[in-house]
Amino acid sequence: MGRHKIALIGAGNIGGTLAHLALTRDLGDVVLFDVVDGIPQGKALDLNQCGPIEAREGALKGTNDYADIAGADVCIVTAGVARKPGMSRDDLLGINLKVMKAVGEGIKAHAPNAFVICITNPLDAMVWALREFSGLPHNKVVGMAGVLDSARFRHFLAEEFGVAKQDVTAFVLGGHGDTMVPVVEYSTVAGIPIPDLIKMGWSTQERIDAIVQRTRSGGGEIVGLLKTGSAFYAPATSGIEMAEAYLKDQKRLLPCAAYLDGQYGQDGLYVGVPVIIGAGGVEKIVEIQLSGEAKANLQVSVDAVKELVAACQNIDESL
Ligand code: TXD
Repeated sequence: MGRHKIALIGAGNIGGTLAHLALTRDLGDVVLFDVVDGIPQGKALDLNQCGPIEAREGALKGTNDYADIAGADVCIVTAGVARKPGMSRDDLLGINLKVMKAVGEGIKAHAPNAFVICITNPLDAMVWALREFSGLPHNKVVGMAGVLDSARFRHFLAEEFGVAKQDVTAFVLGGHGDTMVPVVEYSTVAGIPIPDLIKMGWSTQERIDAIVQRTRSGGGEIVGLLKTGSAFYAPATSGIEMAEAYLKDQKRLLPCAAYLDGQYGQDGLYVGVPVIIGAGGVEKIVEIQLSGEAKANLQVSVDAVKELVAACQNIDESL
């Protein structure tokens, strides 16, 4: 079998970081696409010059031509505009919907067999729109948010408990936004659920509540600090984890924005839920039992996603 091909649509902060990660992890050859002339070519030249030092062979090409993504196994989409301070994810809706149309049509024409990972915000609406515009099967189009949101939650919990980050597992469900649902009872340190750790005196309910809140506004905290854009290292690392799960048929169980047709009582919508990713794309949607509170919070989150999708449909009547 030949080398895999990974197409990165959008050569901004996340796109450039994705390219570097894909090459250092030797996932395959990479094509970096952007509408701005010079940016993908310049980043590709810079990153190719890491090659001799990093002793890796993967080829990287920067381009403004969709024809170059032909036959890609994976497309990771970060094209669009990122949040500036004071801007909500929803403000991005109109601008990025047009971008999804162009990208969806590009993928449909040149890489219809790819596994597509959407990262562009507002995530849950953009992944839905990208799927509509591309016409690809629902199990081959997925959104990245939960892996990042749960990594943020795990990072804060590991700091709180003073344990290794790899020993903390965490679940975050729902839309990628202020209504996301970090599920405390399914979050553990090496299998010990957080409510038990509170009983053991490792933390208090108040402190955990504050961590949940900080996780929910985790993106905004970074936007406020950077002032010129949004987070990109952890978002790129999260996207690569999903791409790797597909390319290596790892059957990873990851929280992703996936298309629901009946699961969790939802129909025709992309929402963050646990899924299994392997060579078949989204191979299974895992329906876990949620407590009354988590269920109610998930519904609030789902309603927010529904509103965004309806707004997309108003903007573009072809949807
Ligand atoms: O968890 C998550 N899903 C996210 C999402 C976490 C962090 C950031 N998230 C969103 O990702 C963010 O709100 C943005 O919508 C995307 C990309 O973030 P990034 O930080 O990479 O943004 P940049 O640096 O502005 O890069 C965007 C690039 C830029 O080079 C534009 O020229 C390009 O997208 N762009 C396009 N490329 C291809 N095709 C079209 N039409 C296009 N329009 C702009």
